[in-house]
Amino acid sequence: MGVCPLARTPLLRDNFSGPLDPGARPEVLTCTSWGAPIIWDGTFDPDVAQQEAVQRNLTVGLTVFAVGRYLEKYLERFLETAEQHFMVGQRVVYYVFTERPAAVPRVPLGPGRRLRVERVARERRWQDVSMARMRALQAALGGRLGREARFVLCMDVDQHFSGAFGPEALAESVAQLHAWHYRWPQRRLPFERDARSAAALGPGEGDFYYHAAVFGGSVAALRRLRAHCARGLRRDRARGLEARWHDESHLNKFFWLHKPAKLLSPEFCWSPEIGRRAEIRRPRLLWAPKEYALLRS
Ligand code: U5P
Repeated sequence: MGVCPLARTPLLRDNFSGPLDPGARPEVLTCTSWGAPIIWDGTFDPDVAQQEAVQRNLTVGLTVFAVGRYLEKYLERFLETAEQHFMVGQRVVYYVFTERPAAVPRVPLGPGRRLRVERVARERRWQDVSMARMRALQAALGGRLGREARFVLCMDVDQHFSGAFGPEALAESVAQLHAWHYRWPQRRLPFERDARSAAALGPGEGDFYYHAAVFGGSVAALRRLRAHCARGLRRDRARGLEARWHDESHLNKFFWLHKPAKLLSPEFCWSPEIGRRAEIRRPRLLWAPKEYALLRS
Protein backbone atom coordinates (compact mmCIF):
# COMPACT_ATOMS: atom_id res chain seq x y z
CA MET A 1 0.00 0.00 0.00
CA GLY A 2 2.56 2.57 -1.13
CA VAL A 3 0.38 5.46 -2.28
CA CYS A 4 -2.74 7.11 -1.08
CA PRO A 5 -4.06 9.12 -4.03
CA LEU A 6 -6.46 11.34 -2.15
CA ALA A 7 -3.58 12.70 -0.10
CA ARG A 8 -2.56 14.53 -3.27
CA THR A 9 -5.95 15.72 -4.54
CA PRO A 10 -7.61 19.07 -3.88
CA LEU A 11 -9.96 17.36 -1.42
CA LEU A 12 -7.00 16.98 0.88
CA ARG A 13 -5.46 20.34 0.12
CA ASP A 14 -6.10 21.01 3.76
CA ASN A 15 -4.24 17.97 4.84
CA PHE A 16 -1.86 19.16 7.58
CA SER A 17 -0.15 15.83 7.79
CA GLY A 18 2.93 16.74 5.80
CA PRO A 19 3.95 14.11 3.27
CA LEU A 20 2.23 10.95 4.45
CA ASP A 21 4.25 7.77 4.63
CA PRO A 22 1.70 4.94 4.53
CA GLY A 23 4.55 2.44 4.10
CA ALA A 24 5.74 3.22 7.63
CA ARG A 25 2.97 0.97 8.99
CA PRO A 26 2.84 -2.04 6.67
CA GLU A 27 0.90 -4.10 9.22
CA VAL A 28 -2.24 -1.93 9.08
CA LEU A 29 -4.54 -0.44 6.44
CA THR A 30 -3.34 3.10 5.78
CA CYS A 31 -5.49 4.01 2.80
CA THR A 32 -9.16 3.43 1.99
CA SER A 33 -10.49 2.02 -1.30
CA TRP A 34 -11.49 5.58 -2.28
CA GLY A 35 -7.99 6.85 -1.59
CA ALA A 36 -8.39 8.61 1.75
CA PRO A 37 -5.50 8.28 4.19
CA ILE A 38 -6.00 6.45 7.48
CA ILE A 39 -3.79 8.27 9.95
CA TRP A 40 -1.71 5.92 12.13
CA ASP A 41 1.15 6.86 14.39
CA GLY A 42 4.33 7.00 12.29
CA THR A 43 2.60 7.77 8.95
CA PHE A 44 2.77 11.54 9.40
CA ASP A 45 5.26 14.08 10.68
CA PRO A 46 3.75 15.94 13.65
CA ASP A 47 6.22 18.84 13.30
CA VAL A 48 5.30 19.41 9.64
CA ALA A 49 1.61 19.18 10.53
CA GLN A 50 2.13 21.76 13.24
CA GLN A 51 4.08 24.14 10.97
CA GLU A 52 1.48 23.93 8.20
CA ALA A 53 -1.30 24.75 10.62
CA VAL A 54 0.62 27.66 12.15
CA GLN A 55 1.37 29.08 8.70
CA ARG A 56 -2.33 28.92 7.85
CA ASN A 57 -3.17 30.75 11.06
CA LEU A 58 -5.91 28.28 11.85
CA THR A 59 -8.47 28.40 14.58
CA VAL A 60 -9.69 24.93 15.51
CA GLY A 61 -13.01 24.38 17.30
CA LEU A 62 -13.59 21.54 19.75
CA THR A 63 -17.19 20.89 20.74
CA VAL A 64 -18.20 18.76 23.69
CA PHE A 65 -21.49 18.06 25.47
CA ALA A 66 -21.61 17.77 29.23
CA VAL A 67 -25.20 17.41 30.34
CA GLY A 68 -26.45 15.96 33.63
CA ARG A 69 -23.92 13.91 35.56
CA TYR A 70 -21.45 13.89 32.69
CA LEU A 71 -20.47 17.44 33.64
CA GLU A 72 -19.08 16.75 37.13
CA LYS A 73 -17.74 13.38 36.21
CA TYR A 74 -15.79 14.04 33.02
CA LEU A 75 -15.56 17.63 31.85
CA GLU A 76 -12.67 18.87 33.99
CA ARG A 77 -10.32 16.05 33.06
CA PHE A 78 -11.34 16.28 29.40
CA LEU A 79 -10.47 19.99 29.29
CA GLU A 80 -7.32 19.72 31.41
CA THR A 81 -5.88 16.99 29.24
CA ALA A 82 -6.99 18.82 26.07
CA GLU A 83 -4.86 21.73 27.24
CA GLN A 84 -1.89 19.36 27.43
CA HIS A 85 -2.42 17.50 24.16
CA PHE A 86 -5.05 18.96 21.82
CA MET A 87 -3.73 21.20 19.02
CA VAL A 88 -0.92 22.52 21.18
CA GLY A 89 0.51 25.71 19.64
CA GLN A 90 -2.68 26.43 17.65
CA ARG A 91 -5.56 28.77 18.29
CA VAL A 92 -8.34 26.72 19.85
CA VAL A 93 -11.89 27.53 20.84
CA TYR A 94 -13.71 25.05 23.07
CA TYR A 95 -17.48 24.97 22.89
CA VAL A 96 -19.01 23.33 25.93
CA PHE A 97 -22.74 22.59 25.67
CA THR A 98 -24.46 22.17 28.99
CA GLU A 99 -27.70 22.93 30.80
CA ARG A 100 -25.70 24.35 33.77
CA PRO A 101 -23.17 26.91 32.52
CA ALA A 102 -22.32 28.02 36.09
CA ALA A 103 -21.04 24.52 36.92
CA VAL A 104 -18.45 24.43 34.12
CA PRO A 105 -15.02 24.10 35.79
CA ARG A 106 -12.57 26.97 35.34
CA VAL A 107 -9.67 25.20 33.70
CA PRO A 108 -6.65 27.48 33.09
CA LEU A 109 -6.18 27.93 29.34
CA GLY A 110 -2.97 28.52 27.40
CA PRO A 111 -2.41 31.57 25.15
CA GLY A 112 -4.69 31.74 22.12
CA ARG A 113 -7.17 29.31 23.67
CA ARG A 114 -10.71 30.22 24.67
CA LEU A 115 -13.69 28.46 26.15
CA ARG A 116 -17.28 29.31 25.32
CA VAL A 117 -20.26 27.83 27.08
CA GLU A 118 -23.55 27.31 25.27
CA ARG A 119 -26.68 26.56 27.21
CA VAL A 120 -28.79 23.61 26.05
CA ALA A 121 -32.02 22.22 27.41
CA ARG A 122 -31.81 19.03 29.44
CA GLU A 123 -33.49 16.17 27.63
CA ARG A 124 -35.47 13.60 29.56
CA ARG A 125 -33.97 10.46 28.00
CA TRP A 126 -30.23 9.87 27.48
CA GLN A 127 -30.95 8.81 23.88
CA ASP A 128 -32.34 12.30 23.32
CA VAL A 129 -29.29 14.01 24.85
CA SER A 130 -27.12 12.20 22.41
CA MET A 131 -29.37 13.10 19.48
CA ALA A 132 -29.85 16.70 20.65
CA ARG A 133 -26.13 17.16 20.09
CA MET A 134 -26.75 17.31 16.38
CA ARG A 135 -29.33 20.08 16.78
CA ALA A 136 -27.16 22.24 19.05
CA LEU A 137 -24.18 21.74 16.81
CA GLN A 138 -26.10 23.10 13.86
CA ALA A 139 -26.99 26.26 15.74
CA ALA A 140 -23.36 26.80 16.79
CA LEU A 141 -21.97 26.12 13.31
CA GLY A 142 -24.41 28.64 11.86
CA GLY A 143 -23.37 31.17 14.51
CA ARG A 144 -20.21 32.20 16.30
CA LEU A 145 -18.41 28.85 16.13
CA GLY A 146 -18.88 28.79 12.38
CA ARG A 147 -17.42 32.28 12.06
CA GLU A 148 -14.42 31.80 14.30
CA ALA A 149 -13.22 28.28 13.49
CA ARG A 150 -11.90 26.90 10.19
CA PHE A 151 -12.10 23.26 11.33
CA VAL A 152 -14.13 21.72 14.11
CA LEU A 153 -13.80 18.42 15.94
CA CYS A 154 -16.82 17.12 17.85
CA MET A 155 -16.13 14.79 20.75
CA ASP A 156 -17.75 12.83 23.56
CA VAL A 157 -16.83 14.06 27.02
CA ASP A 158 -16.37 10.67 28.71
CA GLN A 159 -12.77 10.33 27.59
CA HIS A 160 -9.45 12.08 28.19
CA PHE A 161 -6.42 12.94 26.07
CA SER A 162 -3.34 10.81 26.64
CA GLY A 163 -1.13 11.82 23.70
CA ALA A 164 -0.62 14.56 21.11
CA PHE A 165 -3.77 15.17 19.05
CA GLY A 166 -2.62 17.72 16.49
CA PRO A 167 -3.46 19.17 13.07
CA GLU A 168 -2.71 15.82 11.40
CA ALA A 169 -6.28 14.98 12.46
CA LEU A 170 -7.77 17.82 10.38
CA ALA A 171 -9.27 17.60 6.90
CA GLU A 172 -12.40 18.58 4.99
CA SER A 173 -14.24 15.67 6.66
CA VAL A 174 -12.84 13.34 9.30
CA ALA A 175 -14.19 10.04 10.65
CA GLN A 176 -12.93 7.93 13.55
CA LEU A 177 -12.47 4.14 13.21
CA HIS A 178 -14.29 2.50 16.10
CA ALA A 179 -11.84 0.85 18.50
CA TRP A 180 -14.07 -2.17 19.14
CA HIS A 181 -14.92 -2.81 15.51
CA TYR A 182 -11.97 -1.97 13.27
CA ARG A 183 -10.94 -5.64 13.03
CA TRP A 184 -14.42 -7.01 12.47
CA PRO A 185 -15.56 -8.41 9.11
CA GLN A 186 -17.83 -6.01 7.25
CA ARG A 187 -20.94 -8.23 7.54
CA ARG A 188 -20.79 -8.16 11.36
CA LEU A 189 -20.45 -4.38 11.76
CA PRO A 190 -23.30 -2.92 13.86
CA PHE A 191 -24.83 -0.69 11.20
CA GLU A 192 -28.58 -0.08 11.28
CA ARG A 193 -30.03 -2.87 9.15
CA ASP A 194 -33.76 -2.18 9.53
CA ALA A 195 -34.66 -0.98 6.05
CA ARG A 196 -37.42 1.25 7.47
CA SER A 197 -34.84 3.48 9.21
CA ALA A 198 -33.24 6.42 7.40
CA ALA A 199 -29.92 5.18 8.82
CA ALA A 200 -30.24 1.72 7.24
CA LEU A 201 -27.43 0.25 5.19
CA GLY A 202 -28.22 -2.65 2.88
CA PRO A 203 -26.39 -5.97 2.82
CA GLY A 204 -22.84 -5.40 1.62
CA GLU A 205 -23.02 -1.67 2.30
CA GLY A 206 -20.76 0.14 4.77
CA ASP A 207 -17.02 0.72 4.49
CA PHE A 208 -15.96 0.91 8.13
CA TYR A 209 -17.84 1.36 11.39
CA TYR A 210 -17.18 4.92 12.62
CA HIS A 211 -17.35 6.09 16.20
CA ALA A 212 -19.44 9.17 16.98
CA ALA A 213 -17.10 9.99 19.89
CA VAL A 214 -14.87 11.84 17.40
CA PHE A 215 -15.81 13.35 14.05
CA GLY A 216 -14.98 16.59 12.38
CA GLY A 217 -14.21 18.64 9.33
CA SER A 218 -14.68 22.07 7.84
CA VAL A 219 -17.63 24.11 9.02
CA ALA A 220 -19.40 23.60 5.67
CA ALA A 221 -18.87 19.82 5.71
CA LEU A 222 -20.12 19.54 9.28
CA ARG A 223 -23.23 21.52 8.46
CA ARG A 224 -24.02 19.05 5.67
CA LEU A 225 -23.41 16.14 8.04
CA ARG A 226 -25.57 17.67 10.72
CA ALA A 227 -28.43 18.42 8.31
CA HIS A 228 -28.34 14.85 7.00
CA CYS A 229 -28.45 13.32 10.50
CA ALA A 230 -31.20 15.67 11.70
CA ARG A 231 -33.36 14.79 8.68
CA GLY A 232 -32.85 11.08 9.31
CA LEU A 233 -33.60 11.37 13.02
CA ARG A 234 -36.79 13.36 12.30
CA ARG A 235 -37.93 10.85 9.69
CA ASP A 236 -37.32 7.91 12.00
CA ARG A 237 -39.07 9.59 14.88
CA ALA A 238 -42.12 10.33 12.73
CA ARG A 239 -42.29 6.58 12.02
CA GLY A 240 -41.78 5.62 15.65
CA LEU A 241 -38.27 4.30 14.97
CA GLU A 242 -34.95 4.81 16.71
CA ALA A 243 -31.81 3.60 14.98
CA ARG A 244 -29.72 0.98 16.76
CA TRP A 245 -26.93 3.34 17.81
CA HIS A 246 -28.93 6.59 17.57
CA ASP A 247 -26.99 9.51 16.10
CA GLU A 248 -24.00 7.22 15.47
CA SER A 249 -26.10 5.11 13.08
CA HIS A 250 -27.04 8.22 11.10
CA LEU A 251 -23.42 9.38 11.12
CA ASN A 252 -22.40 6.04 9.67
CA LYS A 253 -25.02 6.36 6.94
CA PHE A 254 -23.74 9.85 6.10
CA PHE A 255 -20.13 8.67 5.80
CA TRP A 256 -21.24 5.76 3.60
CA LEU A 257 -22.90 8.21 1.20
CA HIS A 258 -20.27 10.96 1.54
CA LYS A 259 -16.89 9.35 2.02
CA PRO A 260 -14.69 11.03 4.63
CA ALA A 261 -11.53 12.69 3.35
CA LYS A 262 -9.48 11.35 6.24
CA LEU A 263 -9.86 8.51 8.73
CA LEU A 264 -8.31 8.41 12.16
CA SER A 265 -6.93 5.08 13.32
CA PRO A 266 -8.22 3.63 16.60
CA GLU A 267 -5.09 5.10 18.22
CA PHE A 268 -6.93 8.42 18.16
CA CYS A 269 -9.79 7.13 20.33
CA TRP A 270 -8.89 3.96 22.15
CA SER A 271 -10.66 1.92 24.80
CA PRO A 272 -8.26 0.57 27.46
CA GLU A 273 -10.80 -2.18 28.15
CA ILE A 274 -9.76 -3.83 24.88
CA GLY A 275 -6.30 -4.45 26.30
CA ARG A 276 -2.94 -4.20 24.56
CA ARG A 277 -2.72 -4.56 20.81
CA ALA A 278 0.55 -4.41 18.92
CA GLU A 279 -0.75 -1.96 16.30
CA ILE A 280 -1.98 0.54 18.90
CA ARG A 281 1.27 2.37 19.53
CA ARG A 282 0.32 5.60 21.16
CA PRO A 283 -3.31 6.18 22.08
CA ARG A 284 -4.27 9.86 21.94
CA LEU A 285 -7.70 9.71 23.58
CA LEU A 286 -8.81 7.08 26.06
CA TRP A 287 -12.43 6.29 26.78
CA ALA A 288 -13.59 6.15 30.35
CA PRO A 289 -15.30 2.89 31.30
CA LYS A 290 -18.99 3.25 30.47
CA GLU A 291 -20.95 3.63 33.70
CA TYR A 292 -24.37 3.83 32.15
CA ALA A 293 -26.26 2.47 35.16
CA LEU A 294 -24.93 5.32 37.28
CA LEU A 295 -24.93 8.14 34.75
CA ARG A 296 -28.21 7.54 33.02
CA SER A 297 -30.35 6.81 36.06
N1 U5P B 1 -24.02 13.09 27.03
C1 U5P B 1 -24.20 13.94 28.12
N2 U5P B 1 -25.15 13.63 29.06
C2 U5P B 1 -25.93 12.52 28.97
C3 U5P B 1 -25.75 11.65 27.87
C4 U5P B 1 -24.78 11.96 26.93
O1 U5P B 1 -23.51 14.95 28.23
O2 U5P B 1 -26.77 12.29 29.85
C5 U5P B 1 -23.02 13.43 26.00
C6 U5P B 1 -21.59 13.26 26.51
O3 U5P B 1 -20.74 14.15 25.82
C7 U5P B 1 -21.28 11.83 26.11
C8 U5P B 1 -21.96 11.77 24.76
O4 U5P B 1 -19.89 11.61 26.03
O5 U5P B 1 -23.15 12.55 24.90
C9 U5P B 1 -22.29 10.37 24.28
O6 U5P B 1 -23.01 9.71 25.26
P1 U5P B 1 -22.90 8.16 25.56
O7 U5P B 1 -23.92 7.56 24.69
O8 U5P B 1 -21.50 7.71 25.24
O9 U5P B 1 -23.20 8.04 27.01
